[in-house]
Amino acid sequence: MKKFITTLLLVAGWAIACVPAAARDLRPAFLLTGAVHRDSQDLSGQWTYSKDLYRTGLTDINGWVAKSRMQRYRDIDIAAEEAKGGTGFFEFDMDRGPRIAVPGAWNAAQPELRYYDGLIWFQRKFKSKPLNGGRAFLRFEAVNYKAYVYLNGKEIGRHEGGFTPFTLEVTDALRAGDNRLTVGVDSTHDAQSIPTFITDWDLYGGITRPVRLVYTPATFIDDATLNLRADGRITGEVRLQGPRAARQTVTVAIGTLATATAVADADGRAVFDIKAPAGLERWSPDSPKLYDVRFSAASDTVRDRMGFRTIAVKGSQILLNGKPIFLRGISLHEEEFGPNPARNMTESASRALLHEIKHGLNGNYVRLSHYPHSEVTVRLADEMGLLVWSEIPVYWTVDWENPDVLRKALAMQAETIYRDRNRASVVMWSVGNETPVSAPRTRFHGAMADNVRALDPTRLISAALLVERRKVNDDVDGEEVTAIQDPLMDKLDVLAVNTYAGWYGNDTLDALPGLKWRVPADRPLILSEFGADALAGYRDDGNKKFTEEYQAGYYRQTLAMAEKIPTLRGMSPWILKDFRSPRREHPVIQNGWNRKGLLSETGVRKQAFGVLADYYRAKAGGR
Ligand code: GCB
Repeated sequence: MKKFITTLLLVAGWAIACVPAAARDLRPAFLLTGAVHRDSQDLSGQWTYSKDLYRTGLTDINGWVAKSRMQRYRDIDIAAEEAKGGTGFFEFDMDRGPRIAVPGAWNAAQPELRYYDGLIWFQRKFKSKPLNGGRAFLRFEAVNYKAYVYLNGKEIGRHEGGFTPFTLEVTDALRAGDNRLTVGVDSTHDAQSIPTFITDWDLYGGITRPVRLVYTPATFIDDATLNLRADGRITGEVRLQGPRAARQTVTVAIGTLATATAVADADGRAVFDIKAPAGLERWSPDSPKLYDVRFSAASDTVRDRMGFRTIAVKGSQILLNGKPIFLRGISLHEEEFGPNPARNMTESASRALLHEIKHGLNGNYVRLSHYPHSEVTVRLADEMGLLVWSEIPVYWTVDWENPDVLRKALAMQAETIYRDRNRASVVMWSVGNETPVSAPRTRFHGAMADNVRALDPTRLISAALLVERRKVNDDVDGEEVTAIQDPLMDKLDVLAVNTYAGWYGNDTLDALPGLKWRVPADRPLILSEFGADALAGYRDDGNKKFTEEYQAGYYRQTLAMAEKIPTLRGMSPWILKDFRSPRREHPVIQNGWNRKGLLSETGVRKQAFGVLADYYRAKAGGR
């Protein structure tokens, strides 16, 4: 495994620990931090599409370049060409194709696409204003899973990874006036994708998050970040790009509390290290104070809404702003309420989910599983006051010994961290979920943990680990204990485990409070998952699985078990809402839905919702 080299650089008298070389290589060419607040054109709306199950628009039968009559990305008016007659013909016409709403997963859009897994071409036309010496970028918030992007017939870039943004410069390809944007979206997953094709959720395909055409000046602020450190200083940096990036004076203003200036180096990088202003209110779930932060250079200004807080671990405690905190959470998939979700996280869709966590369950924390959720959700968590666990889908199976797969994982992590590092709500980066222990797997996760540490030393690292039930020698009565046997623990700040005793396996609910846990005494532990299925409305007094009573009983008993773990510092039971999963095909109970939600897919509360809400109310001190 390549060792990261950390260098210490002195700029203008400040010691700055630099991002190690390998991690630095993962920085995307353009970030456009704060793009949502920039001069831009939202390209959401009706696009046309063309299915391409055999990938004829990418390659011909021999694997060579596609036949021109198949190339969906051509900048051509096919009806006009056909009107001319002649020997040529076409086997597509994007202009006259069926329509589909972007953003959104195609699976929910049309019955014919419900189980479509492959390549689909999307197209829309739009008008651009003249750039007048400025620049333009297309920023995709997420395309699931691979994207091939063409503007006016010219390929402008590709991207792999279904949940992270990517930005492509189109200054030269863009026309003032009419433009034709075509995106090939390939939803297929394989043994080398992240995740692989084996998951417990609907993989969905499509342009699932907004696409924006962003206008910038020739020299612009590509990235700007600030962070409150444990020693009470606020550090950060601004990155300028463009012909006049070098040695610009950059100013940062935190609300009306403070301003500071710094001068960019020859590469357009300016660093800040200032004392936190007196009167700076710390962000917390109880008081999610956000400031308008403004970064300005001669030619450009970028603004953001940011909170300032510290997060740390001390012994077995998790400290938020220096004070111990218990994480009253729940896990969440990115799926809106309703019978036919399209993974379209509008602000109101996301707010409805987070509202149930914050005000229904009395929560202060959400595990955004199992991949980076939309920026809308993370920004709302900032605004509403919910701490966030963020993860990338290194889940169950991964081709652990393949360096290309590791590279993909590291790049995905980097894209997530660069996107969200200004969000006060995000306190934990997870490097994996339930991956079976082996030496190659632990090396892979170890490299991920090192990468996270290098890119963002200010947040905590965790992973959802598996637990083992085993007999221990010193246990006289030969009783079993629940333990974590995983060398990855050494790389983590917070231990986290998924435990399903009482659902999977043969334990009865009565046995749960008596289960013995053997976990390190000096490390914080959270239960990253526990849960049981119940079909909303399926009631029975007995002890039948899938009933609301069983699920509620399971929660009562699991919480009683949890109370006996002295180092327990939080939990995110599985899961807020029933979610689509093709693994779950019981025709009466499941019908393609994982039923471990405390809410049905349409938002009906099951009995267990009240059990957890009461527990969290008591934990929060009765508030
Ligand atoms: C797990 C997985 C989660 C599944 C859940 C289940 O451990 O992390 O993705 O959906 O169990 O329902 O079995």
